[in-house]
Amino acid sequence: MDFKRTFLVAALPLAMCLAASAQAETKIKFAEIHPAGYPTVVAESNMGKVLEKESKGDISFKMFAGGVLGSEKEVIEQVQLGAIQMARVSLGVVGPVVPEVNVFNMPFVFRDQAHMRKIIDGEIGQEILDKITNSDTKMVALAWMDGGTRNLYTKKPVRSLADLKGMKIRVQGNPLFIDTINDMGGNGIAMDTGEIFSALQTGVIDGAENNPPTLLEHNHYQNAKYYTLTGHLILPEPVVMSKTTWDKLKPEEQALVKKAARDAQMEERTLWDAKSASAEEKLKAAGVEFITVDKKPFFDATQPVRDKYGAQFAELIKRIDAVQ
Ligand code: BDP
Repeated sequence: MDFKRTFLVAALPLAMCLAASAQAETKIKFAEIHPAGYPTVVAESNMGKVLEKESKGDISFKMFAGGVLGSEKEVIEQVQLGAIQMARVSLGVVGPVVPEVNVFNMPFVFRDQAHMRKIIDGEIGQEILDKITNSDTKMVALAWMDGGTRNLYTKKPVRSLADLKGMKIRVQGNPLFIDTINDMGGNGIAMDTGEIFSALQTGVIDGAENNPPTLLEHNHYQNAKYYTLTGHLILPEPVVMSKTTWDKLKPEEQALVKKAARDAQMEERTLWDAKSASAEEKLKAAGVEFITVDKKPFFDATQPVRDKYGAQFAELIKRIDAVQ
């Protein structure tokens, strides 16, 4: 066997790959807070493969999962500067930079997950993406990922609104979320995703709120065994591109990016449903108690938040409600 030849043949695909990425006119670093295998990460990585293939190597894509490029707040700053080319972030942290998106950040604004999906797939969803794109943040918003339904998880059980009294609950850095928890009687504390695990462990916080896949994959359940199904937030998550990157793309590349992002939106949904179901099972098997509560007292308690933040969105909220 000719060793040299075998080596060359084996090394060829890698060399071609490296060459392609070195030659790519547009190099996309994609930032994700979630770990490999998470529905968003999988759908976005597949989108990246489509971009590389369809652009014939003019675009290269690399996924940076697990929050290695920083917190979502930092990532947004880097995207605005063009240092990170693409990211998926929670709409929660977009609110402070583009207040017009806060309509989706309001507690109980969607009836259920199906309602939210209808909205993000339709014209209102596009309008909110456009608010981001047309803001002065230098971000182009391309598509929505499904972030499921957020519920409370705590170290001590919350079986009624009264149980939440005084509990320190972590929220994302958005005043609207702090008000939401405070109005429920808790004590909202803003903190980055990556700090929650140790804050729960050391007792700096008594709980947090999120969907089952995050509760599981970020290991928060290890120190918070009670999951109260308040369903207070159903929060979609935009995929954004730095405007600096976007402006350098040819029109046909922009169209390709838009289409691939929208396809990822649809693919992620299927992955999300499977992951949510398996996460619930795993959490239960790990001893997490799922607590069903009457949502009405939680809804009523948060009316002041909807009054305060919702006034400017009155017309839009009517349209959201009207979507069946
Ligand atoms: C998850 C979102 C993620 C947020 C996280 C959080 O997918 O983007 O960073 O919640 O609350 O559900 O920090």
